Amino acid sequence: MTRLVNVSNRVAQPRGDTPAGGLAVGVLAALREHGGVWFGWNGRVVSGEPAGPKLEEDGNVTYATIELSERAFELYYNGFSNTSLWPINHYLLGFFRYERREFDEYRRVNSLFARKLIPLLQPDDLIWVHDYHLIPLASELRRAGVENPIGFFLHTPFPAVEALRVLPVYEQLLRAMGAYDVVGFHTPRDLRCFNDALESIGGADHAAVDRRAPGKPHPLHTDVFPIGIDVEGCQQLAMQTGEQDNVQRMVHHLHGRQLLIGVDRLDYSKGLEERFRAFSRLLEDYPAIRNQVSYIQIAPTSRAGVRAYDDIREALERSAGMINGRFADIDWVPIRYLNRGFDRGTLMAFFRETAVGLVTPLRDGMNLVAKEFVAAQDPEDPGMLVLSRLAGAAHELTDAVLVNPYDIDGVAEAMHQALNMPLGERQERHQSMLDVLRRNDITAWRTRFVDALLSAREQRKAG
Ligand code: ADQ
Repeated sequence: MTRLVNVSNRVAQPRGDTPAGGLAVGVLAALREHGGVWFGWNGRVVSGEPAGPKLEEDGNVTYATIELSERAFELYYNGFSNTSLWPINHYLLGFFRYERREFDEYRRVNSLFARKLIPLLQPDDLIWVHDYHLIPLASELRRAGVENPIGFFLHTPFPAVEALRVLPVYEQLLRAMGAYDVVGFHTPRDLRCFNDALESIGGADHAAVDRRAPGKPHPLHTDVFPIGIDVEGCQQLAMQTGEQDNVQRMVHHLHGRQLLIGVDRLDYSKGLEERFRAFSRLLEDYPAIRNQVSYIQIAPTSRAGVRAYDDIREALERSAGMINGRFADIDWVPIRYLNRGFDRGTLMAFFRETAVGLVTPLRDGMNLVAKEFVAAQDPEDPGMLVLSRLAGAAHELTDAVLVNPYDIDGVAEAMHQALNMPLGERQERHQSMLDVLRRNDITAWRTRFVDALLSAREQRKAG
């Protein structure tokens, strides 16, 4: 029987806290449909020798989780993954830092993942590795003799080669990607950047990537697999949870005002400071709108302990305080900034009550919130999405109000346009975006990637 073995840095365990994050949401939805194994870190950091894998069954999914040492957490996770690769992939080079010992630990942790995964593997397994934390995993597995088809999907953007070249070890990482059979990206632009990067190291035909791994040389299949969502699931959740107490309280406190909402992990790539400034500009430039709108920003902390993430939290608290101090009235608070998570049902119900969804990252691989927002709307009276052109989702959701997130005046105008959009136009735009979401949902994403792995297996067998 063919099993799907998903590997990602972090695993959302059945009875643990599901981390707010697109990768966890996407992988879990895909795995529940297909069944299989999910291998990765359980979120625990230990001072001694890390334990695992610990196996836990839940329905058709087996969770296999390991711990990380303090050193790995600091150097591999906070360090190379999130302070070198994450900023480069998002073109935010001001946040970039490189330390050789962090890269060394990154390689060590990849080799640890390989060692702990190998005893769980069966000959017919398809292995699907997720995201930038685990780029060298396939080369580690190949080195140990694993010949199963292995795919890699990058959830972030793949940067242009001139940004990538900032990383001293970029060639090494590119070559390591050659150990995969399938490499997938969210958008054609990411794929083009990847091909350019390969060309820059002398291998436009992928010949430059590492083929010296054990087993027969194999072709590297690269493609675009834009992640989708469970459209009906989001719609149903939005309708079912509408009567819930916290949703009703939120609606009551609007007192009939139009709601703008933003839901993001607290991350500097999400453009939150710029979004707050744009909201302030909206209130400044369109005084008639004051006291007629409320903006709720939901942003749970992520990657606490990384300096840039602590800084942004403080900056946003300051900024929300200043905007409220400047514009609030005795019966009106313009921004409510909630530094916490909500369950998915509540989020979907909030979306359905919203006039304008704000998704304005400075750069984003895809952005699932944009898609969930559209799916959760009432087709009879849909809210409108203001979406950054620099999010992968803008490639598909071309009927959103598209903005450049750095253009504060432009975003304020877009908010105003979306708040005042006539019903007919909102319905038309919403219908066309919903059609796009249905054509490429989470099932399509998973099926296409698994099919690519199955073809790779046939090719391997054919020699
Ligand atoms: P993220 O950067 O985490 O994902 P995103 O795609 O928007 O960004 O996914 C966030 C997910 O977490 C959504 O499903 C959302 O509903 C949920 N979420 C966000 N805030 C939440 C909160 N406060 N409470 C509960 N849930 C919350 C990465 C990439 C993206 C890419 C995804 C999937 O950075 O570009 O779209 O992976 O590939």
